[in-house]
Amino acid sequence: MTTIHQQVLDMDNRLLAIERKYKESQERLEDDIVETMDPAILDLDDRLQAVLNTTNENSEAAISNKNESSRLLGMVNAFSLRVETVENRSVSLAQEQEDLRANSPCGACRAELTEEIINTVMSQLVEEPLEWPTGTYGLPRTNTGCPEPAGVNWRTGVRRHDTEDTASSNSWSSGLHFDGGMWRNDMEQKFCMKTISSDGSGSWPSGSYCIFRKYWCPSGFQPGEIYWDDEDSSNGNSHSGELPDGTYDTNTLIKYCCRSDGDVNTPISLPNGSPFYLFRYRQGCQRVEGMNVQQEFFSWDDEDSGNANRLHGAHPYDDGGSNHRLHYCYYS
Ligand SMILES: [Ca+2]
Ligand SMILES: [Ca+2]
Ligand SMILES: [Ca+2]
Ligand SMILES: [Ca+2]
Repeated sequence: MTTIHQQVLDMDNRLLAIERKYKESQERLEDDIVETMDPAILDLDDRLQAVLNTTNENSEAAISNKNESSRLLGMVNAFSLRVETVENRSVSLAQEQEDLRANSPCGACRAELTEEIINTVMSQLVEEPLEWPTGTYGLPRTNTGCPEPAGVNWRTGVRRHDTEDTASSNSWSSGLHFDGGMWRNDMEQKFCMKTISSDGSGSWPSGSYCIFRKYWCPSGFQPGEIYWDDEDSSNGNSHSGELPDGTYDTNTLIKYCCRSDGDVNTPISLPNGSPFYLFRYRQGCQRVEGMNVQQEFFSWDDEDSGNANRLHGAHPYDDGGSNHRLHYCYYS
């Protein structure tokens, strides 16, 4: 019995030893697994994390790209819609125009109307500009030269008067617009003469004013003249260029054309693109459309000794007494 019991105990011990060994080997195996596998797993884990990170980064980029793409796509779509709208509107407008043309009560006379409008506009465009009246005549020259041509080729001339030498007293209004030639004992009249009758257009308008005569007076004017008894002593009169009708020796006779068949205050139409002079006739200065007018004068001190000044017919207003004082209407 002891033996059996002993045998059982032995077996039991051997089993316990085997069990212990198994446990030991089991532990060793686990240690081995940890030792060998952990680094690999950790490595894998790192790599996975890296892959995940990369993936996340790529995803962000992808999302960003996708957002940008969506935005651009939205813009493209909106633009396309606008293009389409404009195209539709254009088509619809063309249709409206077509309908208007077709349904216009004046559809048939459309061409006629267009032509009429064009003719009206053209006639306004080609309306004759105002020109100096036809005929031959002259005007005093201003310090800006002759009047604007307005259909006329002005010819110029000068008459120098040797006025009284003793106590010389020529005088003139301040701001006189003569083209020079003003001294106390001499003076120059300067002329702008129209010598080709057919130049210009129309005739002189009714009113109250005078001009220089050249060959004859234009229709509507009466003729007249003024005679200057210039200096008797060593007379230095001279002349040049185109002159009004008259006599130009040691004394001066100039012929005029005057009219008084209209109100001075009713403006008359004359080319008003540049300054010019007319002579005052009787009541004052004639008004001219589009021009300011200013009355000026020049007073000659004519020969003192046995003065032979004279006036005749229709001549510019003269209030110089024993001398001559003429009144110039300056338009600007
Ligand atoms: Ca003199
Ligand atoms: Ca004289
Ligand atoms: Ca005198
Ligand atoms: Ca004298």
